[in-house]
Amino acid sequence: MFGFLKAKKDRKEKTPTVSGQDDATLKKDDSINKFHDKSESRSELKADTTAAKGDDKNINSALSKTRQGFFSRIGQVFSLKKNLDEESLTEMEALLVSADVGIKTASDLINEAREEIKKGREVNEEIFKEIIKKKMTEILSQSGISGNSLKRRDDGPTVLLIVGVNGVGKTTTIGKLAKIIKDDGISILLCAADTFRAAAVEQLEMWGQRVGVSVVKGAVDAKPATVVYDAVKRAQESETDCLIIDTAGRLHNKVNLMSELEGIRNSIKRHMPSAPHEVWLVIDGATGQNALNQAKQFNEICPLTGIIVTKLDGTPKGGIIVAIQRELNIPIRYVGVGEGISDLKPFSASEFVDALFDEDRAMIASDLKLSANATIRRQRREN
Ligand SMILES: Nc1nc2c(ncn2[C@@H]2O[C@H](COP(=O)(O)OP(=O)(O)OP(=O)(O)O)[C@@H](O)[C@H]2O)c(=O)[nH]1
Ligand SMILES: [Mg+2]
Repeated sequence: MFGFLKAKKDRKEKTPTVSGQDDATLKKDDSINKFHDKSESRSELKADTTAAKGDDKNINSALSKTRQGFFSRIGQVFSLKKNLDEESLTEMEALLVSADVGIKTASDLINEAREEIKKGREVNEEIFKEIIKKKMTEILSQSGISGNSLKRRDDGPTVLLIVGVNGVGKTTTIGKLAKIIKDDGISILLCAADTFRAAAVEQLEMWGQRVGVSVVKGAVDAKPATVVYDAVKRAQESETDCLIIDTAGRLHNKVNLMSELEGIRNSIKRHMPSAPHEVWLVIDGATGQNALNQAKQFNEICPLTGIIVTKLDGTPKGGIIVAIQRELNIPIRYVGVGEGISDLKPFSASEFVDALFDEDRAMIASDLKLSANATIRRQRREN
């Protein structure tokens, strides 16, 4: 992982680090999450239930709701008819739309099955799943970039700008990402360019302490562009391999957001004309189709080179990943599967699709949730 930066692995890390906390301590440290909300009472409530949660999550467990929401229902449609026909194809299409894969993607997927039927093939459950899996994997692999295949820089640090609307998980993701990168032996510096509220800076600083990496921050009321300028300078001077910049998400007004991001980009370029090398958008998987609009808007403001989808755990809308890839062709780099420090996983198309169709888990869900509607409909047909 991050082999692109490993040439510098042996270099002594020059940025000061904050250490002394092992992972066991970190898991118990919930206080970071209180910085997300301005409301103290809300944040204290959140603090009880956050970062300490299990570190053993993976994409498979994170997708359980999506799997139950749609994919286990495939079996119910086939419980009425052994092979697909035009009527059940329409039903499947509606199910796909309900899993948030998007209307265009749903119709693409269904058309694949329709073509097979036109060729005279009988499309039973097994064949249908194979068709959908193959097509989905194709869509999810279309960018040709998987996981974290960043380009190595010879002219200084790899500068990674993290953008996204309020509350999607930017700062948390940066903390988790910093741990992955640091664990790979790559020197890293964080930059708190969300100067919109003081707590945002503190939140990033706490992540810096947890992971043991330095955070560049500005004076009170410093402009993000100024903080970023200092951070790039420091990353260059200290020969740090990778600089990750946290930005504000609360600027809902598109004009403000655009001018802030432009200011940040210009500021980075003054030091390093080739940077930022990566601009990754963080989106909350639970927001469904709205996430697609966010991706489109941000992509207009500053061309995105990657997307991180957070909060896949606990949402039935995991299909949004397919919609984003199909409509924007921006590679999904990582997925967030929980609030813990290890709950960020490199995205893999095949792993994602396999997890969606995990037979064993889907069967359990299907057995448990055997829809009363499907049973009633079957009885009606029989009568
Ligand atoms: N369940 C779950 N929660 C997550 C995930 N990623 C982030 N969160 C939670 O989402 C909340 C918001 O996270 P932040 O990192 O503060 O979000 P942000 O985008 O930086 O927010 P702003 O700075 O206000 O724009 C926190 O409570 C996080 O713990 C994830 O993958 N799964
Ligand atoms: Mg933040």
